This record gives sequence, structure tokens and C-alpha cells, in this order.
Amino acid sequence: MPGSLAALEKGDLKGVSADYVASICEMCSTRCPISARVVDGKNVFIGGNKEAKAFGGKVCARGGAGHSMLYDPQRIVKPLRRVGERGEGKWQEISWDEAYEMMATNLNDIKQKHGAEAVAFSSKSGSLSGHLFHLAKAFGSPNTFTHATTCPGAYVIAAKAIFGTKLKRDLGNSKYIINFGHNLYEGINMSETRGMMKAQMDKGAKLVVFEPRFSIVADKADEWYAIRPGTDVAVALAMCHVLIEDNLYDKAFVAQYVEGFDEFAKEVKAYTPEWAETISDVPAADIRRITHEYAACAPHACVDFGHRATFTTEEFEMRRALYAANILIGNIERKGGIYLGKKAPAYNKFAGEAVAPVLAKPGVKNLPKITAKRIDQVDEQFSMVWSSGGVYQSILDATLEAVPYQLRGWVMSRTNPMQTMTDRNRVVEAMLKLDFIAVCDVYISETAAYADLILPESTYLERDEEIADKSGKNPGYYVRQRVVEVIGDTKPSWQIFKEAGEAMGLGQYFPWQNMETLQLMQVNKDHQLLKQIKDLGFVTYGQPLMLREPSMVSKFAATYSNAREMDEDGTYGSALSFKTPSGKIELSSTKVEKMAPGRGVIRYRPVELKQADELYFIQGKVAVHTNAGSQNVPMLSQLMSDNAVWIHPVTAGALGIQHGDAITLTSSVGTEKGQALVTPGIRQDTVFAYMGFGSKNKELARAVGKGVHCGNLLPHKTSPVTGMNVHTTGVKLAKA
Ligand SMILES: Nc1nc2c(c(=O)[nH]1)N[C@H]1C(S)=C(S)[C@@H](COP(=O)(O)OP(=O)(O)OC[C@H]3O[C@@H](n4cnc5c(=O)[nH]c(N)nc54)[C@H](O)[C@@H]3O)O[C@H]1N2
Ligand SMILES: Nc1nc2c(c(=O)[nH]1)N[C@H]1C(S)=C(S)[C@@H](COP(=O)(O)OP(=O)(O)OC[C@H]3O[C@@H](n4cnc5c(=O)[nH]c(N)nc54)[C@H](O)[C@@H]3O)O[C@H]1N2
Ligand code: SF4
Ligand SMILES: [Mo]
Repeated sequence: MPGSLAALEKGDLKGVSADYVASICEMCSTRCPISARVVDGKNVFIGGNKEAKAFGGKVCARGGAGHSMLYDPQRIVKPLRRVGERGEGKWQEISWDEAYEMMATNLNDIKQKHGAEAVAFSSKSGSLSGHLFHLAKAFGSPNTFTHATTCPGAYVIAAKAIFGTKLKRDLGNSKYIINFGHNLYEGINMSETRGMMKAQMDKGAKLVVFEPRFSIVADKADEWYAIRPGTDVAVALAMCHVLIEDNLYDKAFVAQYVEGFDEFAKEVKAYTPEWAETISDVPAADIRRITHEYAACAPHACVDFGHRATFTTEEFEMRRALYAANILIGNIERKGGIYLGKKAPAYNKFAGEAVAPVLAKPGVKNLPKITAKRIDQVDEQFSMVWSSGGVYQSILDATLEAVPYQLRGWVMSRTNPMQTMTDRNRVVEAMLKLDFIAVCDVYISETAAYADLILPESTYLERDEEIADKSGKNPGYYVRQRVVEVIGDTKPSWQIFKEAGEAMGLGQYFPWQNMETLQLMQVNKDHQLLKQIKDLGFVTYGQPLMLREPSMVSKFAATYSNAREMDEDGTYGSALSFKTPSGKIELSSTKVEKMAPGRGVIRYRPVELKQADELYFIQGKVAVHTNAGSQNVPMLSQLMSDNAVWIHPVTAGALGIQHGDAITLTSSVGTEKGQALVTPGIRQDTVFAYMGFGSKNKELARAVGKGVHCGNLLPHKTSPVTGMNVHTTGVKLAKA
């Protein structure tokens, strides 16, 4: 790879003695198992961990570029204190002791005057959020937030409402996949991306894609429909209509496992394919035919429920409709369908023996009792969100409007809300108003540029973390391990938040010495187990199990002499239950009706995403960047540093815009300058840009001012029930 460290090496690397360290990628939150090659203490190559078969022993382009971030001279390697105005870009290097002192003084001051709840803590979920939120709890604030309402929240909450828990998809064994804007060939998740490749290439699975633009997934599909943005729910409900009206649904499955089918069937009677066509522009005849083809492959078929669930304010209805289309063909716990993760305790119970070790959860019992309510806890309809990451953007309302009370401090880690939370101006305003902001990052991100204190974290290649659960159809664990020595004066965030806690007078809540103490607590001091997990980097136990798949169940039962007895039909179907009030799959739900009146039954609710004279503005991921976090990584910046705006030739022609022209996009909240990419691969009424570009922060020298800043065009919104942000809006396009 030109420009990489490997390219600088003279001669053949194969002749050089090298060490390999098994670890976990963090170039995106998929967190794939990796094997990092180290020569003379330097990381020179990152590949996949061969032990992790589902990942194909591979990494994606971003994963392969990890060392480019590790050795980037623009990385921050000293704690920084702001000396100019917020956002002015004047910094002073300080010691960690000074940094902790600054945190302690400011946060304890806020706590004393206004209560601990006046400080919000936010982080992308993962090991880091665990440690940051532990600090929050020790400090006494209930206000902890992940990125959930800017990303997966809606599909997680829809699954909670219906199944009581999250589900996984078995795309690799699917014979027919229907995809509503889940671009797995650019928005990469190595195991799922490879699963879908395997299904398509090795098994001849058919892929149907509904997408307003010709994405890479659309390009690799058997059929692509340029659906109108935000209307997926209509097509999904019409599919359910056809499944029921044409008697294609699995009646035995519904009878045994589903609650509230009759109410749902009554509701979808009106949702004909002809009705859906008028809303979505997808031809009714195709909806009927596709539904019949899909049902013919049942149960080894899947309607993908997607990942970024921020297309409209009605994501709750959309994601529930997508699950409904799966439930109706009875693909739950069947190959090629959707299934529940099998962690060690559940798996061992089926096996009747300890096939997989069960890890302990190190914690602290005597944490202070928090009585203050969360800032997003005013409205009962969000009750499923509180424990799933919270309504992240409510930080803005609490800061700017004191709703429901005034926030005064914000501690954040591995999050860049100025790019990723919508309405950049409002985020800036909120940050200017707060009394104290600390940001933990590896760069001076656009958001970190407005902090009072920047805490430089070691990159994932320089840090150890807890053993993490990576169970799928059978239990599995993996662990992040330091690949190279720490560069500069950086620390892993578990250490930063522990030491900050100690400086804040909360040392009693951090009884562990270091990461190894924590890991040993996890394995109940079983040194050999810890060594095994570390040596292999990724360990699985037993064999894949899906409770309603006869071939898997018979093999499982034959392997373990004390295994649960099979049902008469050769499955474990009778053991399948759900964490809902009825213990069944709740296609309609009285719990949801109580929480959000009128929403007990899945229903089509029209949304207005744009004005008549505007174009839809939509976004997506690009294969060589991660969200708004990698635009300054040298190798990735070289591969792509800008996001041209996709415009249909007819739309461009009417405005006198040619390919490569400078253009402007104007929405209700902002204007952005960009460049036209004229392509027939998009609807005439829609424009598209890859997200994460156009940083307005000069410290991100390779990214500043390059491309359209998507977050600056999106209005601040909170969707009902799911609390989601919305990443679709109306824009006016003009030649610049
Ligand atoms: N307009 C628009 N907005 C979106 C989206 C969209 O499509 N359009 N997509 C949404 C989605 S799906 C998501 S998940 C969110 C993601 O948005 P965020 O959760 O804000 O995450 P990222 O943009 O991935 O990166 C956040 C920061 O993490 C830093 N970082 C990287 N590695 C480390 C590390 O090891 N430690 C620490 N402390 N920091 C690190 C990066 O430098 C970066 O500043 O954005 C959402 N926002
Ligand atoms: N390379 C790479 N891989 C990533 C990431 C990354 O940043 N880069 N981020 C990771 C994260 S955090 C996530 S959440 C996943 C996201 O994975 P995806 O959910 O696949 O992410 P997106 O690309 O944001 O959105 C998918 C597609 O939705 C389309 N779209 C927009 N509006 C609509 C609509 O109304 N209807 C339909 N049907 N389609 C619509 C967009 O054009 C886009 O192609 O990817 C993960 N993997
Ligand atoms: S998908 Fe790519 S960037 Fe994300 S964790 Fe896996 S290898 Fe790393
Ligand atoms: Mo995401």
C-alpha cells in the first residue's frame, strides 16, 4: 500500500522476524478480531485473526490502516488545556496531574452548587463507555449517554418491544435477502458483510435492495428499487399484507409463538401493494412477486432490519414492520433467519454441562444511590431508551433551555457530536454555554476543539482492555491487547477515568489496580483461561446452535450426553421464549400501548421530510472511512478526502449544474458548499453525500474544509418512542 509504513520497509518483510499480537480493531465499533504484526517494536501490518472464522481472517481497509493513525504525527499525545476562547484553537500542554486536578475542581464545583446530575457523560458504547459511566455513577450523575439515538437505537428498541431483546441475523445461510438501506458493502461489519457475500456468491442467494441511490449493495443486488426516502415502512407493511392475505405466512409458528397477530392482521388489511406504490414508487406487482419469492424460501430467508436507524421520525414503526415480515415466515432461530445470541450461561444450560466458561462481571457494590432523574426521563414514551443509551441529543435541550433542568458540565469520550448529532450550530451554542467540558479523544476532533480540557487516549493498538463477549450461535470471547508500547504521554481511558475518579475523591469506587486485575476478576482468577484467551485472541466454545433448526439441534444433543432432550419434532422449539410480558413475540403489545398510546399496533404514519420545492438530502457510510472519526488518518485521507454530492442528471441539468461544478446545499438550519457528482445512480428528487467530511476545525489539518458537513444541514429532532435523531431533511440545491 503506497504511503503506508509497510511501503517504507526495504526488502521483503517475510524474511524479517516478526511477532504477532492478537487483539481487537477499533477503527470502527464493529470491533473485529485482529492479528497485528510487530517488527522491532513497530506495528507494520494488521490482518484478521485467523481464529475468527466468521470474519474470514480479514480486516477491511480501515482496519488495515490502524497503524497510520497510531503513528500519525498529528495525534495528540499530551493533555491539553484551553487558553484562548472556546474553539479558538489555543492550547497549553499540561501534565496528567494538572488535568485530573482541573477535572476534580470543575466537576466537584458543579456538583456542590447544582448537584452531580448537572454533568452529562457520553461515549460510544464499548469498554470505554463502561469506565466513563462508572465514573459518572461514582460521581452521582444519572446522565450517561451512548451514541444510540444517532445510530442503532430504533432497531434495538423495536426488537425490545417485540422480542424483549436484541436479535442477530444469519445472512450467511439466507437464500433470499430483502434489504432496506443496509449498505453492508460500504457500511462494513466484517462478519455480516462476509456472511452476505457468502450467501450471494457461494450459495446463490437472491438479494433485493430498496435504496434511494445506487449504493454498492444495490450494485451487487439481483434487483434494485429506487425507493422514495423514508417510505420503507409502507413497502414492509405491504409485504406483511401479502403474506397474510395470500396465506403465505407460517400459521403454526404464529399460533405457538406470537401474541397480538389478529390486531396486526386487521391493521395491515388496508396496506395493499397498490397503496404502498403510491407512497414509495415501488411497483405493486414487484412487491407482490418479491413477497411470494421470499415466502417460497421460508424459513431460510430474511428481511434485514438494518443498522443506522435514522431515516425518519417513524423508525419505531419501520423497524417493527421489518421484524414483522420475518416473524410471519417463522424464520426465528432458523438458518438464514434471525436468532438470539447464545452466551455461555444459556448455552451451558442446554448442554447440561459447562461447555463454555462463564465470566464474572467485576463491579462495585457500594456505589452512591442516585435520586435525580435523567434529563430524558420526563416522558414515559422513552422508557425503553433510558437503559439503551439514552436520548443523546437531549443534552442540547437541557443545556440551552434547562429542559427539564440545567446542565452545566459535559465529559465525553470517543464521540464527535458536532459532526454526528445534527444541527451543528446548536451543538456549538450548547458547548459555549456550559461551565466545563472535558473531551477524551485521539485527535483534536471538531468537538474536542471546543473543550476546556482534552484527555489524549492511547490508540487501541497501545492499550489492554477487558475480555469481551463475542458470542453468536455459540459462546465466544476475545480480548484487546497492547500491540506496541504507548507513544507519548497518552493513557487508556479505563486508566484516565480511574485516576480522574481518584483525584475527585472517589478512589473507593475504583478498587482494581490495573487492567490485569480486572481481567483476572473476570476469569475468577483462572490464569490458564486468561492465557488461552490472550494467546488465541479469540476463542469460541461448542458448536453453532439455533433452537428450531433440526440439523443443529440433533448434532448438539448427540454431542453432550446431558443435553436437554429434543422435542418430538427434533428441535428445542419448546424452549424458545421471549423476555416480553407474555413470554411470546408481541406483534401487538399492551405494554407499548401503555407507554406510547396509539402505538400498541404497528401502523403507517406519514412523515414530512421536506418541503415540495426541496430535494431529499440523505447520507451514508463510505468503505474507507468511519463516521466522522477517520478523515484525518493519513492513509485514509489519501484514499478519500472529500464527499462530492450525488445529483441526478435531470436535476442537475435543470439547474445548469455540471459534473464537478461547485454547488451549495441549503436546509432550514444551514448552508454548505460542495462539489457536484452527477450520476444516474440516484433518484431525481434526492441528493446524497457520504457523512463525516467538511470538518470546520483547523486542528484536523487533513480534513478541514473538505466537502459537505452533513450535521450542519440537519435540524435537531427527537423521534417518538425511540428518541432517534433524524438524518434525512429537505435541501435546496444551487450552482455556487
Ligand atoms: N449527518 C449524519 N450524522 C450521523 C450519521 C449519518 O449518517 N449522517 N451516522 C450516525 C451513526 S450511524 C453513528 S454510529 C454516529 C457516530 O458518531 P460518533 O459516535 O460521534 O463517532 P465517530 O464519528 O465514529 O468518532 C468519534 C470520535 O472518536 C475518536 N476516536 C477514535 N478512536 C478513539 C479511541 O480509541 N479513543 C477515543 N477516546 N477516541 C477515539 C475519533 O477521533 C472521533 O473524534 O454518527 C451518527 N451521525
Ligand atoms: N466503512 C464503514 N463501515 C462502517 C461504518 C463506517 O463509517 N464506515 N460505520 C459503522 C456504523 S457506526 C454503522 S451504524 C453501520 C451503518 O451501516 P448502514 O446502516 O448500512 O449505513 P449507512 O451507509 O449510513 O446507510 C445505509 C444506506 O441507507 C441509504 N438510505 C438513506 N435514506 C434511506 C431511506 O429512507 N430508505 C432506504 N431504504 N435507504 C436509505 C443510504 O443511501 C445508505 O446507502 O456501518 C458500520 N460500518
Ligand atoms: S469492520 Fe473494519 S474498521 Fe471496523 S472493526 Fe472490522 S476491520 Fe476494523
Ligand atoms: Mo452507527
